[in-house]
Amino acid sequence: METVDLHFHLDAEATLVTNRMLCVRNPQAENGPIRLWAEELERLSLTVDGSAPLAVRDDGTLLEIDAAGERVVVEVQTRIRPGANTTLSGLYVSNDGFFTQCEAEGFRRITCFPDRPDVMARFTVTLEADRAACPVLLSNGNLIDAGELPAGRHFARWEDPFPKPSYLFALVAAKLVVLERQVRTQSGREVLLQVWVEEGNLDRCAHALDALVNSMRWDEETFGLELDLDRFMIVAVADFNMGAMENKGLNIFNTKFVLAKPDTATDVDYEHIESVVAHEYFHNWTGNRVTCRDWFQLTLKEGLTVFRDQQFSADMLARAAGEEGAASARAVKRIDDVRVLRAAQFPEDAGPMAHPIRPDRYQEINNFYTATVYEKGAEIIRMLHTLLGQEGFRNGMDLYFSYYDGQAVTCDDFVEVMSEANGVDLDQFMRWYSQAGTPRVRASGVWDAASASYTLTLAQSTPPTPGQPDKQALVIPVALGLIGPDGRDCVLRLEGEATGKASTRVLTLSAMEQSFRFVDLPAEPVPSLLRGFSAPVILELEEDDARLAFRMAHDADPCNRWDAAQRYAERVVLALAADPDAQVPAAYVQAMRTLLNAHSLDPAFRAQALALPGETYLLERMTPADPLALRAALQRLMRTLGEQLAAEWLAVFDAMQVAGEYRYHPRDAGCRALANLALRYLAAADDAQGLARAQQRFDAATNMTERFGALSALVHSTHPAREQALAAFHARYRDDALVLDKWFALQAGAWRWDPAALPTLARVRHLMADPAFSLSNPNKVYALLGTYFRANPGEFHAADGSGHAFWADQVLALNAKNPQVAARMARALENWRRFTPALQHSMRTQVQRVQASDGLSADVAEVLGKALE
Ligand code: HT7
Ligand code: ZN
Repeated sequence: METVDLHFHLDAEATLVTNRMLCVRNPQAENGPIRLWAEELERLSLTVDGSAPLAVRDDGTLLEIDAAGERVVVEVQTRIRPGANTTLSGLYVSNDGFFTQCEAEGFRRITCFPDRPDVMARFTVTLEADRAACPVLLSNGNLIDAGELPAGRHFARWEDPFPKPSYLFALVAAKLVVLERQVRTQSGREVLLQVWVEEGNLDRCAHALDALVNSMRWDEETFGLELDLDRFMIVAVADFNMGAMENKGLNIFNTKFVLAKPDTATDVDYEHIESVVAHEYFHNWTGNRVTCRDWFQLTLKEGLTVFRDQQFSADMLARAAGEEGAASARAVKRIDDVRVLRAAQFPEDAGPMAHPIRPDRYQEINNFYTATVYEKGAEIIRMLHTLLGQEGFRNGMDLYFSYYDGQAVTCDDFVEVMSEANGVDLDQFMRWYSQAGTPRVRASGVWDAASASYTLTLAQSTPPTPGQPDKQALVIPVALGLIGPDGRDCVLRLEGEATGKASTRVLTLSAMEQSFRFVDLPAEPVPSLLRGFSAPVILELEEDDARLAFRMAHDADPCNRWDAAQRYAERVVLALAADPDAQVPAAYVQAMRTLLNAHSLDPAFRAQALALPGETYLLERMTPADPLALRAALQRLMRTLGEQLAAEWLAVFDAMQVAGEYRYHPRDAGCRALANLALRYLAAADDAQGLARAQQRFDAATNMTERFGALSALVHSTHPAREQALAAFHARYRDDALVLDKWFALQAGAWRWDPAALPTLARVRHLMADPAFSLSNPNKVYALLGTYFRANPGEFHAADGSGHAFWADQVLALNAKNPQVAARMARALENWRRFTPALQHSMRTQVQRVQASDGLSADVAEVLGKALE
């Protein structure tokens, strides 16, 4: 496809789309028909070089056109109904504006097209709409013409100089206002950066625009990659299935990842906005300039771009923290990434949807925008970075762009350039792309006093996953340190080496089992393995409580220090869940006290290390998963830590007060996070002083992080004021959709500390009737239903099965409106086989009920089919 000339006559009831495509016969392909995809289109006309085609075959989704000649102009006119498009894929209406979402296969819902990523064309787009309703008309590339039309209509014409696949096409026609900034690129070109939002939101765009400028600079400095357009636009829309979309020059964002001001957004929101803006911006090179040959290669752009946004965020945090705080700020970011991976990707890799980062089959590609493709994909890129080093990785990236700019390529192409640029063989490494499941690395160490040596044996195994019974050895970088009895890192010298260094080093495990012998170790060391979480694996290492407490206090690697706290907490919680008469060990409380009192440590790090492991991660570690027992155990543990460390929590809370005006800064955010955590523990213990502080903070807060932190603490207590606080919060933000999402999510995800309180299901049902709630808005669905299904297992899996029956009703209701969102909700029960027999029965019954329903979308059918396989 050489060129595509699109004309849109925009109207919510009936939009006319005229599409003129210049098609050139591919000399490498066999002679055959022109094949165009179409979905829910009303085709009004079709011509080839202005005449009726020789023959047309149409099976409802695929159009085959017989055409003679090497170059032909195919023109097709379709009528679509954006106002009735509730799927939010293709062209749709949100708040009277028109927006598109074409990845992965939405373009075929706009016009007939060879809608696959390796068909790249130069697009010209003319938009025509009512001027009063849609004064702003945007598309990809550069504005080349605009003007008035009769009957109050107007038009704009856009031209994108870069060939692109159809999934990167976008248009916006709406009533919007803009915050913009002119900046100079590294090579001295002036470019215009814009953030478009609905009127009334202009005071919430500054952070997104700053993030865009920072992303641009970072990509110039880190990878030598410059913005290639004269204008780069971000548009915020309230109805959006995912976070954001990297359409060429016209990124479309969920409002959640654009709008922020101190009164409405938390520190975490600020952080997410920065990273999502960066992610989409970075796609301009990793995804748009070099794109995917087919959707199996999705991780080529997503894994790489997540890795790039993670590095960017770490660099931004480190820069803001200053030289002294930089290492800790980076570690805190890394811990965040690891938490997400463990909570979302590990369960996926252990369930029926397990797939390699490059899946080898799918029924519905929309179901494969997964934590595996994104987050595990980023870990695979990170391992390459670890193995090749910063410079080697950069050389590989340079070679990648020099070979493949403007092309649609594969994951093999990417790994091959990394191999070529560095002269290393990465054939075995490629297994990470085809093997599913989270590998286990079993480690054992033997210290020999006589030879002052320590032999570390590492053995790897990967459990079977659907369709992959047998696994091969992977290349696993294991970063390690050995800690001496004084708590300091030992000099690491492998047998045969002349010298060693007292710092972390990376061993490469590539066989099923390997041993490494370190010498010059006169005392038994404590191993600290997988530092910085150097590979996406589960480390199996036997450590007694004393060792974990030692590493909690001394491990020089903050990630591992955090991990030691997580492991210790996991052990304690699972013991409490297994035996309701068990006690919280005094040594564990003491280890937590030591961390709490480690005032030299960065508050953000302490907040991470003192937080208990996520409930979904813990459920994954429990066999069989018993969410009610786990919830009871977590509540007991939190209450005990709140009671026994009350004086320390109160002192920490008081010490963590941030004076002055709100600013989004890692130091301040760390203090607020630790103060909020202190309130949560105190609330769990119903500590009168803690609750008084929460109440006071809720009333006097000057920013959302503090206000919402205090509200969350109150809600997670038996304090009678909790309902009043929820009502006051609602009254204050009744017209603010994004803040109300927090209010919905808080109630859907709340643990019940007061046994007399309304069960969460009753509350969720009640909230669904709130005028602010709508099943048509994905943010509302994710906030209320998504949080209840996925983030509140102790309530959702109620023994009477009421949560599961409710889940089935909602999946069916959503299926009729928006299959992508329905499929995401459907996944909440996919791991049903891991639960206790009674819960399994209840879940399977409801999964079967949904599966047996008429009119199930391919999206939901695939998820449930796999769950029941
Ligand atoms: N590449 C974008 C993916 C995306 C998407 C996929 C399916 C349906 C809707 C969607 N919206 C955005 C987002 C990203 O990874 O940057
Ligand atoms: Zn992406």
